[in-house]
Amino acid sequence: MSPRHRFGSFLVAMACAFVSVTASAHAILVDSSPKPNGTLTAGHVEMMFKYNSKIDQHRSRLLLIGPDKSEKVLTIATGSKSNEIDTSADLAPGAYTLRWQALALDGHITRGDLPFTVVAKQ
Ligand SMILES: [Cu+2]
Repeated sequence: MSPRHRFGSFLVAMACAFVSVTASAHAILVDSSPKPNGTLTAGHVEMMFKYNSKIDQHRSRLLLIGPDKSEKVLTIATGSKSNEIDTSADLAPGAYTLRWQALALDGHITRGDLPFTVVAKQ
């Protein structure tokens, strides 16, 4: 495994940052698989994005940007928990970015880029 781990490229842009609300219930990413800058093994990969609040899965979105910069919208699993976006994909080795967009029940959208690496099976 490459020792080159790069941190700090994890971005979160909050569309409601300047909006005054009674409670900030917009969705903040609290856990994920893969982790930011994490590593997965090539093949069929399960992915999970967990938020601090319930989200509207029908209007949330996962865009996978591949090693060749191709973009693919991933289908969100219907059985996902109410505060998670779950998906899966068949991934070859390379550098990927998962661009997520989550709509919280307060109507605010949050977005982020999560870079990760897929390595060949040993
Ligand atoms: Cu909000």
